[in-house]
Amino acid sequence: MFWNPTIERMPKKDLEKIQEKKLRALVNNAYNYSPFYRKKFDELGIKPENIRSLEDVEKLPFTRKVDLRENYPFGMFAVPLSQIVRFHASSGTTGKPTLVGYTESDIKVWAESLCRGLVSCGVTHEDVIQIAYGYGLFTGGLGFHYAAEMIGATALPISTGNTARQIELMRDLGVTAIACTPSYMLYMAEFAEKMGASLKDTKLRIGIFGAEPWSEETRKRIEEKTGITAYDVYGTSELSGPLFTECTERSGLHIWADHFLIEVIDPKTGERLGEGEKGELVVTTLSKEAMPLIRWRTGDITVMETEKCSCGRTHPRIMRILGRSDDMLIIRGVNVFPSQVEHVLMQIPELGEHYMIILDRVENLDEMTIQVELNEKVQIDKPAEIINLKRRAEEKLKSVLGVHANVEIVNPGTIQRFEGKAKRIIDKRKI
Ligand code: DLL
Repeated sequence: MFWNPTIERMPKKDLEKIQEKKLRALVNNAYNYSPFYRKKFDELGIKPENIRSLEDVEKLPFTRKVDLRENYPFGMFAVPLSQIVRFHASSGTTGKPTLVGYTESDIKVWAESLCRGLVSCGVTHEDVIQIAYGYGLFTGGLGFHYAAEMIGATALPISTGNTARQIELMRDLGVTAIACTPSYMLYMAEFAEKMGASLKDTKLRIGIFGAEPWSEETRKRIEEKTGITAYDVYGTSELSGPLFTECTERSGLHIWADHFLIEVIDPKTGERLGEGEKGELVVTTLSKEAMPLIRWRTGDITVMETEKCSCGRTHPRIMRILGRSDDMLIIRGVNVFPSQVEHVLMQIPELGEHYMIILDRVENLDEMTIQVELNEKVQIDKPAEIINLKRRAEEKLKSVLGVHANVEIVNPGTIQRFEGKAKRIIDKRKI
C-alpha cells in the first residue's frame, strides 16, 4: 500500500532532479533570508551559485545543535514570525532544549511524510490509532495525530500516562494500532499482565515505536507479549518530529528524498562515508520553510542503503539507529553503545527487559554496573543459580563490549519505569 504512489516509486533519477532543484532554492533562500547561514557561507567563501549539483552539498557547512542553542529563540528562522503557525521544543536528548518553528506548509510536509510511513506499515483509514506519545512541546503526539487524521484513521489522542486507562480504552474502543516509545509498550504489556489481562486479547495489530533507541530483541519481546507487528519510527524535532518508518519489509526506514537529502559521515572527520558504512546521519531539509537546516548533524549512528526496497519504494533507507555519536560511553577507553548492552541482556531469556547502566569511577578506574531484573516468568531463587546467571551475563557482556561490567540481578518490578523516553544511564563519573 502507498500513500503517494507516484512519488514513493519515482525512479531515482527523477527524484535526484527534484532534490537538485530544491537544493539550489534552499541555498538561495538560506543565503538571502537567514543571517545565520549568510554569515556561515561568507566565512567559507561560498556563494549560492557555487552549489549546482547534489555532489556540491559536501562544500556546505554542517549545522549543529550548538548553532540552535546559540541562536535561540528565533535566530535560525528564515521567515517572519507572522508565518510561523506552531512551535515545538526538543526533549533535549543532549544539552538544552531547542526551539523549532513551523509554517503551515512545514506542518503539511511533516504530516505527509509520516502518512507515507504509516501507510507503508499497513495502517489504513479503518484503523483506530492510540497515540501514546506525549502531546505538547514534544513532537510525538501531534506529529502522529496530524498524520493519522490525514489518512482518515481514527486518532485516540491519549498522550502518555495513566496506563490502566490506556488499556481500558484500547479494549473498549477496539484500538488496532498504537504509537508510543518501545519501553512504554513493554510497560503497558507488563501492566496488563498484572491486571490479569493480556494485550494479545485485544484488536491491536500494529505498533509504531521510536523516539528512543531499541533493538531487534526488544522488537521480538514486544511482539511475543502483545501479538502485534512492531515497526520502527525515527525523526527528530529539528527535522520536524516523527517522520520516517519501516515498511512491511522491515529492512530499514524510508527517508523521503523529495523532502530530505541524507548523507552518512564519519563523526570525527566529517568525511562522507559510503553505502553500508556505519556513521552519523546528516540531513539537509529540502522543503522546510521556517527553519531550513543545511547538513544537520543528527548525532545518530546508522547505515545508509540506496538500493530500491522490495516494497517498490525507491527512496533511500537508513538501518535501525545504533546509538548516538555523542552518547557513546567510553569505559576504560572502550567505546560502548548502550544499545549493545541491551542487545546482550535481551539474549538471555532469564533476564527481564528493564535495566539500568550505572557508571562510576573507583580509584581512578571506570566501573560499569548493570542492574537488570529477573524475568518474572522464570523461577530462580537459589543463590547459586543467581550467581551462575550473573556470571553468564558478565561473560557475555565482556565478550561483546570488550570491557567488564558488574551485573546485579534484581527482583522484577524494582527498576524505575518510564512513560516517555527511558533513562537507562546513570553516569556518576566526574571527569
Ligand atoms: O524523539 C521525535 C520522535 C517522536 C521520533 C516520536 C519518533 C517517534 P527528539 O525528542 O528531538 O524527537 O529526539 C530525537 O531521539 O536524534 C534519536 O537520538 C532519538 N530517536 C528518535 N527515534 C529513534 C529511533 C523525537 N527509532 C532523538 N531509534 C534522535 C533510536 C531514536 N533513536
